[in-house]
Amino acid sequence: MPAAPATAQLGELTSYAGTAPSNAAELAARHVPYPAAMPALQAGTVAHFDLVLKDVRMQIAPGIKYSAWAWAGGAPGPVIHVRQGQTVDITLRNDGAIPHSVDFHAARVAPNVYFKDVNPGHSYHFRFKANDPGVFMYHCGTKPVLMHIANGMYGAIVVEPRRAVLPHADRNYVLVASEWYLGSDGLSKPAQFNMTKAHARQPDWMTFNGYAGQYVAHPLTAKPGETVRFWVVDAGPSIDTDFHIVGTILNRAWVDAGLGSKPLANVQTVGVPAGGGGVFDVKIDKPGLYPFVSHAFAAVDQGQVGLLKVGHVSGTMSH
Ligand SMILES: [Cu+2]
Repeated sequence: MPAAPATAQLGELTSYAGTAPSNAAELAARHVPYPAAMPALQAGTVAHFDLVLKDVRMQIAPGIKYSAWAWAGGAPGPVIHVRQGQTVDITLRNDGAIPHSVDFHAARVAPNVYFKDVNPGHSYHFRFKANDPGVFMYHCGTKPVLMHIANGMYGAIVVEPRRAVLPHADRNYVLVASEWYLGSDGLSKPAQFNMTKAHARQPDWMTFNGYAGQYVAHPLTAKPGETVRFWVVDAGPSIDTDFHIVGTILNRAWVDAGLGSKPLANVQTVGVPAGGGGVFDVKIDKPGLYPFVSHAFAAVDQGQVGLLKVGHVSGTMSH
């Protein structure tokens, strides 16, 4: 029998936070985490990406099923990594049941032209030039946008600055924070989106890269003394992420991903607004397990937590 979740009898606002089947730990261990490591750049002046919108049944926490409107690989969509000045060439195919679209925060284009709805079974091709460096959100912009984002139609695009602008980083990880609002517990059958909870900003689960706590069971790694760069987008749809790494201090923080400006130095926690991004460098010398969290701590209870494993250490921890 699944453990009884902590519920509050609030009609449609009943919380399913913390729901876990008895084999949750085993399921968490078996889960294949979303790849947080930055994908390679494409050579040349044009970078091509095929995006497929799809209705998928996915797991958002150990044993918790959800009927998502997302991408062929689930949610978030693939990390789009380009170099400043490259042309981003997008082919968007809608394999879903209703119209969808894609809005890139890294683009300066007319949204009514570029971010238009694509009907089921159709494709749409467009290009824009990535002139502004940073880490940006992309998402479906079809109404109701709240529902399309909450259902999984979001992702990150990283526009890396021209060479030699940023200090060297040994590792680059991309994290997309988001919330899930459930109409049922998702144990026996997939949960569906609950608009009442979404309007109340009362999520059941909060995640990095779509699945609660996935980098606790499968930590991100670094060697002692390496500089690790986190490219963080908060997809929301509605709640900010207060990015913090337990046991250290962020050596550099480019707030709201303004990579053209000077970073903040040696800060503890940096807010990433819904629909925004931030770039954070950390250099940790001592081996250990360092949790990265949204320090708005309800988010941690709801799954927005992972571990950075520095050096050779065994075991895990919760925080
Ligand atoms: Cu959509």
